Amino acid sequence: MTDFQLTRTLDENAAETALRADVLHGLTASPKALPPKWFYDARGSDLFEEITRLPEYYPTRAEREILLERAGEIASASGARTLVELGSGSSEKTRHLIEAMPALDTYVPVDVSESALRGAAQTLLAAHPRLRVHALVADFTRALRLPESPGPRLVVFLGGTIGNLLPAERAVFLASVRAMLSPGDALLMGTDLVKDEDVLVAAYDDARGVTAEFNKNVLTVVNRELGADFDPAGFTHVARWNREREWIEMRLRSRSDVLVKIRALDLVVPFAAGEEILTEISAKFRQDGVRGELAAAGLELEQWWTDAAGRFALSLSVA
Ligand code: AVJ
Repeated sequence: MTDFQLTRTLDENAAETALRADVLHGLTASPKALPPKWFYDARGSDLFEEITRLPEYYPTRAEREILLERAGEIASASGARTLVELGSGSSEKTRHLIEAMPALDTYVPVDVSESALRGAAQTLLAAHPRLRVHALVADFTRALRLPESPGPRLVVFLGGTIGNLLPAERAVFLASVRAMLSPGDALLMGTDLVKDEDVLVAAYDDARGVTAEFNKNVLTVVNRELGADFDPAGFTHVARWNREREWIEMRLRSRSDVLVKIRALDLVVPFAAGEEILTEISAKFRQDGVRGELAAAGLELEQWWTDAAGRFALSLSVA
């Protein structure tokens, strides 16, 4: 009855190899840095889900508001028969879109987490037994080979995750998305918008400390996967607004002078008291900036929708 396929483009060891390289490179660099993709083990994914329900963290609710309001317009503007979702996670928000797309034949969720893909597909197929689901276990920042499926295609990239990439990385990413599109296909992308510093900082430094725990979870991941001996309690969570670059920076600041051993890398990393690791940037956007970055990748902005409070935007662009 149901049509489910899963393709792995990451071999079992790819994640471990990538983590080793990122930790070796990032913790021997100055200033120290770790890429945000390592937040999302099972515990980190649960903490992120908890963040999306915090009163201070508005982006998820703002984006859902736009999707609910505009699902019909998005569906008819794209006429899509295939929906590709990059970084699909639980596919929770996408359900509204799928329900508004009567012509939809195939859903292609793309995520690094096979368990998230299987869980999301099971839920979706229970509600839409005639939908074909072809899941891809892949890193969406790499060039993707999409499965054969009927056009037109709508590629969606939600949550404002594009903001985790540096401008040069965004240019490469958008060009690779452009390369997946044929004439008549479209990209729907979520971007968080520049706003009051207080609102932004609170969203990344909530009163209950869930974001602090999420940030420190990356140390637990490195401890478990690479045999390191980070003491997460020895670091404090820092969220600051970089006014010049218009992005939020999350950092972990060492409370004291400490030597951290990373057994799998045969490495000892010294920290001075007050020294920080940059763990995430989350860029905030303006319409002109989004239009310009899309144009540089060969994509034309066609629609721009925000929530009623103007906090978050969904853009629809075409090749
Ligand atoms: C999932 C990448 C969109 O940048 O807002 C939430 C991750 N980090 N709180 C974001 C995150 C801290 C989130 N994205």
